[in-house]
Amino acid sequence: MIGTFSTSVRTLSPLLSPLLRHYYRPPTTSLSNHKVFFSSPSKALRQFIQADRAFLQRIRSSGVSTINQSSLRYVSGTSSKMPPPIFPIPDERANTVAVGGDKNGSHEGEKTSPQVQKIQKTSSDASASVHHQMSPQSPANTSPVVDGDKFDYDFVVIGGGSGGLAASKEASRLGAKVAVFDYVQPTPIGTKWGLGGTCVNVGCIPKKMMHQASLLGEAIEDAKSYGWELAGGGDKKHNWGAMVQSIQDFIHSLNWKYKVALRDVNVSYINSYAKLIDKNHIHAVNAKGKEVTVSAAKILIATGGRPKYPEIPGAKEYGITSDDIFSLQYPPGKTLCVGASYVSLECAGFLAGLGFDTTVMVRSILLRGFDQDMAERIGRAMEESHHVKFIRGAVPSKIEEIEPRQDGKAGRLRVTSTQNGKEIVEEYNTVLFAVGRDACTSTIGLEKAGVKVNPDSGKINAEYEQTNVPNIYAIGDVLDGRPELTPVAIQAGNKLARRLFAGSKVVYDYEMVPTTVFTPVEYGCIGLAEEVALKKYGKDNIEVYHGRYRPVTTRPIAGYGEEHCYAKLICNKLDDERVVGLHVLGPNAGEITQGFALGMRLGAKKRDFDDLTGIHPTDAENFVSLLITRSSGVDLSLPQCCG
Ligand code: FAD
Ligand code: NA7
Repeated sequence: MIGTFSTSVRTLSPLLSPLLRHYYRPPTTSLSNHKVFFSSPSKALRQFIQADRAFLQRIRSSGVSTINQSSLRYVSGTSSKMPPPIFPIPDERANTVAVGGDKNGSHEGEKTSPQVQKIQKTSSDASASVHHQMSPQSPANTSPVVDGDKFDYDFVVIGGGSGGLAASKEASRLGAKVAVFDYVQPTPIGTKWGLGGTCVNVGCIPKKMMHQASLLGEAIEDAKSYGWELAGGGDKKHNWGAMVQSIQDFIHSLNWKYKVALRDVNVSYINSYAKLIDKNHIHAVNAKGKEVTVSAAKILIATGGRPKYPEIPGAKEYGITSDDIFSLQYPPGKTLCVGASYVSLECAGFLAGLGFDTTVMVRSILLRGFDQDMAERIGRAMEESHHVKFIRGAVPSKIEEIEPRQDGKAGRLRVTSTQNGKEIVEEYNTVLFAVGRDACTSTIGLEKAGVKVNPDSGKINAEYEQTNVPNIYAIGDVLDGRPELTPVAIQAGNKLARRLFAGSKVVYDYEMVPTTVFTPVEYGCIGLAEEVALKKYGKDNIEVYHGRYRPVTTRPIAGYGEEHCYAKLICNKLDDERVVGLHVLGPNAGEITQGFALGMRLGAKKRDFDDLTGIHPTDAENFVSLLITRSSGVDLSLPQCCG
């Protein structure tokens, strides 16, 4: 009855209250207060289970349908009463609806797949939301039986980033014998970092902190409007070195915590670069050249991606990327950010906010893949409110060194570029390339194990995270056609581990994923871009409700960003104005979008937004009063406060 073990510890954590409180560390606040960290909601239960693997086996064979206090009592023999299932294991054929959930079986932004199903909520399924399930015949619906006798490990994960760590810990909690290989190859200028992958070391976390550092600089100006005076009447001054030190200290504390977390759940961490030598064997080498070969029943590829460099003279010698900027030992000075990706715009945004002369070189459009109306609004906001310069229709062709970078000081670089056929030459202290990322798949022996990659993208095509080789799986940024985001990698990793080692059939749903671009005026979105909705449903079937708004949460006196703050809902008229896209440009757009994402995933319609009572005064309340339609052509003026 291993299948009955399917409900994960994490899913059950609400049942195990009061053990399971969840504290969180606000990502935007004090770097100096290291006291409050994420505390795992399931720590007590995890320790309990990990303490006794034999006990875990008894749980698996006992026939209990879920793990909670009463079932643990039953398994441990302190109670003879077999507990009733709290989360019933549904009969998928009798008790499910197709993804999309509406009458026609279609759901905005979601692909209807015959193999992916949603469980209907039952009255006893009180705390379970909709889950996506695999049909029994799906190839990745593998047996959870662990083949530990034949192999060194049940599960080996290559890559200790967001996805790999999540999957490895969850698999180990569920009783598998697990190892994680993680190794960081230094950048061309020698930057390297610790355990945790891109997000923690050179991605989301330091990026958000530098974004916050730049917002705080603006807040100092704003504070003056509220009567705050700087001591001595002096101007604010930013210290790059102090900021980098604080951020790096914080990251190092996280690297340490990740190691401890792996040890806590008995995952072996091997700090070596790993390659497949066949479908069950991995060979790895550490920084000192020490080699190890291990075998595994199941293998997960979670090696993520690394920034690309353009193939132009001087790019690798003199340029840097997002892998270097967050630990740069000197203030970057006058900086050219090449590329118009979200990484480029975010870096340009915080550099400008920190006071550096910043230019973005755009080859074609801003933010390919995002709503283009919003992308242009972001560009205007960066230009007008944050003095970021844009060079459009240009690509660099050569970087030359005028003066070398030294410890504590940026160098001087001459950048030659081509703009609309004309050559332009300009001097910068730093050139940061953000021209896309390569999946780390070309040097890990995939071909030896027979794993196929898409030759165009170098990424792995893996439905339900299973590659073409049945015992080899892939998650995170190496996956072809999936959003490259940390929560996506984590969710997919957790769900995969539960399918592999606890008989779960729940798959991760990659549609309707919210995200935010942390430019100085933030941009949050979920669902379809306007141009995609128009193409998908036709111009006559789409209505756009939109409005400008005055941000009330920041700088109301200085009028921060009020000419740029904007909210829009894209609605499908064919489906009773179901909202298929939500977009917001304004302070704290990430927080706003996260909140509304739940409604969007539950299929909210325009009238649901209209019926919602706003929280006043907030920026998010603008979504409950969007009255102007794009089709009316009415000019968007700024509303007055309070009705
Ligand atoms: P990674 O986290 O990249 O981890 C892969 C790990 O595998 C790395 O440690 C790597 O060194 C290691 N590795 C690779 N090959 C081997 C090998 N052969 N042997 C051993 N180890 C190996 N996402 C968000 O959700 N929000 C954001 O705000 C956000 N901001 C970002 C900002 C920047 C600048 C960047 C670059 C990314 C950002 N992302 C953001 C994306 C996010 O960081 C990634 O989607 C996420 O880290 C992907 O996780 P992963 O597990 O696939 O890979
Ligand atoms: P993206 O989204 O792949 O964007 C790359 C950007 O760099 C894009 O603006 C490109 O312009 C530009 N680019 C690419 N090559 C060059 C050269 N040679 N010169 C100048 N500009 C160039 O990269 P990210 O790193 O932001 O994101 C990676 C993924 O993370 C992405 O898929 C998102 O889903 C999340 P273009 O538009 O092609 O003209």
